[in-house]
Amino acid sequence: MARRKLIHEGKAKIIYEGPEAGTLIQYFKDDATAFNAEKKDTIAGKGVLNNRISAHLMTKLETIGIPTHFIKSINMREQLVRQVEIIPLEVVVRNVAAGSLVKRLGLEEGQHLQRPLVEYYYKKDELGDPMISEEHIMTFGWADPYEMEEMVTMAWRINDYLSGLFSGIGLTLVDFKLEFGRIYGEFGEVYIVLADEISPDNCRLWDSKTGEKLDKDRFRFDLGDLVEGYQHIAYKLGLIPDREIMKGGSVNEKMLENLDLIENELAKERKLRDVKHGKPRKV
Ligand code: AIR
Repeated sequence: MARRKLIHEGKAKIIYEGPEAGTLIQYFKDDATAFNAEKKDTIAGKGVLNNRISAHLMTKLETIGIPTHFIKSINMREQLVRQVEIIPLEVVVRNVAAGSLVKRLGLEEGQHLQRPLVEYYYKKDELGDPMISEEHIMTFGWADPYEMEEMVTMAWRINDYLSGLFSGIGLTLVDFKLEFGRIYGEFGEVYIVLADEISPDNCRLWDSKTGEKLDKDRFRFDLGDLVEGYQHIAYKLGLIPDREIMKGGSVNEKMLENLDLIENELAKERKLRDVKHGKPRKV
């Protein structure tokens, strides 16, 4: 394989230079980390599942008008994405109390919130991604008010859409984390797009009936086999034909490749919205 220029290696993904200007290749690793990388492991099959799940959810979100960085799946572990300037924020949306919210406010896990809660964290590993308020974002200029409005509006829509999608397949979307990026147009206008990934690495998903945790909390708190949980989610989404497909970390590549093609058909040219004027334009 030709050597590609590595742009950035993160905890769960590697970013390589893309085939054309303005594109990147996002490679999903099997590495899992938690608690700011204090806990680490390599889990065979995780990258493949996250790549599939994220490609699927990003494609679905495009159909409801959420612009994303996703262009198309390339293979089992890689996708072609638009190059964006990552906004250094983690936008977390919560429907049910869990994780750090429970700890911070002494709530009971599983309590449904009166309304979805949107929180911001500063994306800075050295500081352990501290929680911040909109005031911090303005003071330090991490995003401007137009961009904030665009991100929060998208976060609410994504939550509504994904909550419905998961509830229809018997899963509860407890909370999730989003990252956004900027794309600059030829006149200096700014487009905000959903970036990173949407996968069980950054969503909490519980079985609606049994409450079983199917997401990365399995790894964080040793609750059970991680790949089994992720496979269950992929199976419910209709992305893998049967739950056994990845037993023991082995993958039926041909079957997954065919599924990828269907998704790529959907990934047509997309319109982006200028944050200041809201006008759809092709970029
Ligand atoms: N998250 C936050 N930082 C990294 C990730 N993956 C995600 C978690 C969870 C949500 O954001 O996976 O779905 C809230 O996390 P927490 O730890 O703040 O409760």
